[in-house]
Amino acid sequence: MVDPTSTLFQPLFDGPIDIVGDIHGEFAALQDLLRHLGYDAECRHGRRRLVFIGDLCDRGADSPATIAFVRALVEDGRAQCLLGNHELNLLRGVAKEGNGWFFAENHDVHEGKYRESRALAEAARAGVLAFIARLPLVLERADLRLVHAAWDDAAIQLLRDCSGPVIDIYKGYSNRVAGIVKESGMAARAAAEWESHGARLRDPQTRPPLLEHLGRLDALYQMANPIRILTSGPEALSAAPFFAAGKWRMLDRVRWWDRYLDEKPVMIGHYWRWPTDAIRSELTRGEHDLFAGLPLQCWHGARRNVYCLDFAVGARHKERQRGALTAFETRLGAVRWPERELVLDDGTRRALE
Ligand SMILES: [Mn+2]
Repeated sequence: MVDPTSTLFQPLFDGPIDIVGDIHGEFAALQDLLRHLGYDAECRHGRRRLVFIGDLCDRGADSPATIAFVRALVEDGRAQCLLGNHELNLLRGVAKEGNGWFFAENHDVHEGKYRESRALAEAARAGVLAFIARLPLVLERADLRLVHAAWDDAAIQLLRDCSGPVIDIYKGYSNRVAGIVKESGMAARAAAEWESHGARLRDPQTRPPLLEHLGRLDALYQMANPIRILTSGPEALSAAPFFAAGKWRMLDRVRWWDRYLDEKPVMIGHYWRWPTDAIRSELTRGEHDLFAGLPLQCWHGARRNVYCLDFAVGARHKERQRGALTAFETRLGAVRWPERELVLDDGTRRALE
């Protein structure tokens, strides 16, 4: 069970909770969802409390407002929030596609895709970093486990013995992997591939060959770092390169839930479930769909006790760019627990099955 003194692992709230999926800066969608869940203007709803699954920020219209809102609830003891890979990127100081709202020097690049996302005021940076630096990786109680991307016993075991800030632990693992890479000669082989193909890996029109050494290097950095496993999930070398989130990728996400055999249910975010086939084919370029054919309300995995509650609201900026103002098909969702009911930001409800 959880150690209450650890910041990485914390006990999940008792009593009725509403678990909110990845918001990705879509603050208006969050407000709609909270209204449909029955929260009042002060964000109160009797004894119910909110739990956020991580990835509050990036890509969407207002990451600063989303983080400020959740932070105020957490600091008031009315919500809990997990660390997602997008928050981890901010702690690592890594400017990536969609986080220009935080890294001003990166703002409004990538063909202006994120020009509508509100930038963070300089004076608010320290507060944002202080808040996300303390977010836990795992929340658990007797009837439920929550983690942003993957429940992995080995990774959790490694982290149970760690103390100190999550970013320090992360960097410790990164440095260790860098040492292994240097000694093994992997870096030189990957560098040769980068030399010939690196410049074109952001061009969706030019399909590269499978860059095996670069892929294996990325896989090692992913799989040898338990914090990466929990926040962005296990990955393996792909059979063929595919384009996703702005670049050609050599690694596939692994459906870890097909090997999850524990009895206790797990809820995650991170992996996109598309509300309709139409919106999936419109907004992706044939990316692998880990939930193909699975209705939104369905559990998945070997024992059908893993549930992903990310309904692709992180792609809503793309809908807005092609002219949609309110008729969005991507969704933000929450699961009411223990009721086991899915509520979406358009007010629709479905019992989990
Ligand atoms: Mn994520």
